[in-house]
Amino acid sequence: MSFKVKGVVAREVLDSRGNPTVECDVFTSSGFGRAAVPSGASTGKFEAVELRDGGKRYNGMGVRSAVKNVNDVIAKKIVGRDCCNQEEIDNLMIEFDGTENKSLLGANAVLAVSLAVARAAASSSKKPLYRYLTGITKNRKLLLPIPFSNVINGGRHAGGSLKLQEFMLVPEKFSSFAEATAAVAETYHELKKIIARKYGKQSTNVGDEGGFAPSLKSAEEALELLESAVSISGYEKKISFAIDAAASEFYNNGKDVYELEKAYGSSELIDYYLELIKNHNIISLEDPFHQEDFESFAEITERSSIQVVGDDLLATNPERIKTGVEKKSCNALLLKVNQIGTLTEAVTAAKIAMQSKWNVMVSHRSGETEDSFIADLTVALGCGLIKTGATARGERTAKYNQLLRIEGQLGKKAAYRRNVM
Ligand code: 2PG
Ligand code: MG
Repeated sequence: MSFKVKGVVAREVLDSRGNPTVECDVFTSSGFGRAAVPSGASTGKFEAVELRDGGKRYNGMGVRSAVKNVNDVIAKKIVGRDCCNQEEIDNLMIEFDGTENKSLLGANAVLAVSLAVARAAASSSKKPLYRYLTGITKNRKLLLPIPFSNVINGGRHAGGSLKLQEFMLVPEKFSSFAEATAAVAETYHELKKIIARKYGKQSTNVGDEGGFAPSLKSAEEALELLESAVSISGYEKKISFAIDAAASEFYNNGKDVYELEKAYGSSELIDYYLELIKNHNIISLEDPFHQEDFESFAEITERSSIQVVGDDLLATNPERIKTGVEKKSCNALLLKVNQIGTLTEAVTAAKIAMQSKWNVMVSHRSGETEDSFIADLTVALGCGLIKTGATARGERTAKYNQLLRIEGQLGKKAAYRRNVM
């Protein structure tokens, strides 16, 4: 099938932190697609560059420049092209941009168009997005994912003293996404009551990703709260825990130490994590070290039997993933479409990881929109893992709710992943 792009229009809209971001509409004669771009707070240095307001790093160019780039430059290149040829359109933008990190057009300009083109193609072909995307992912087995539900927010997502960024509930061994989601939502509410009793009601305010952000000093304190919550909700055998340390954020480059409650060198930090894993039901650890330390990642992957996820380390970048595979740094890729900037490249990144027998977990950003594209993408990749915040706040529930809809539509044919490893 083939549908010509008739129009491309971008605008500035707001993300969940109240920052401006890019939204794009793509029209064909028989369909329409819209997509909006998310934005990180713990942004890695190897990510594609979004044109963003307020940062010197962006030479004073902002979201409005990205919008202008879509309307004045990209639109002219895309109109008349077949929106079902995703690769051709993405490659056109990559070539025109010509930089390593999409800093000319802006990764936010390019991604908005890339995702909106896919949506327009799905709509023109009268297919649900997840089904249309299987033509791009070349995967036949639709799979509903295990949601990694971030219920305690620390680091840059909360602004308190807890240094590790995310403490997640992982509902394994459920028979459907709906059941798993209900279990984490129930546990989230138990956690809220526990936090209110222990730290006062004002401590149940939430951070950027919908998780609670009480004033905690250590990872142990956070994990004990999760343990109490699953024990009260009755899911201690079926819900395990995951951490995203986002260690680049507390790494002191000058001193080569990690500044937690005390300063840790990388080998002390490995021991610290191994002790945490021994004492708590942790099955996944993301970004335990800073974004250039492939070696320490490899050491913890070898010495633990859990999922070790590369986010800032790999930046959804095919070249960095290949290095990670070679050095055995991880056994899972965190896939963020805006880290690389086009759908085609994100799918390539996922394929490289999958061919190396790694897990792939699709992820939101801490600054999100109501766009639920990643929910459909996860199902179409068949990777079975998604990280999309707590079961609260509209921009997070948008993804959970879309997955609930997809599961409902697939009915008896819906398959759900049961185990992380
Ligand atoms: C992460 C993400 C999403 P941010 O580190 O994994 O949870 O955070 O979008 O701020 O980079
Ligand atoms: Mg991360």
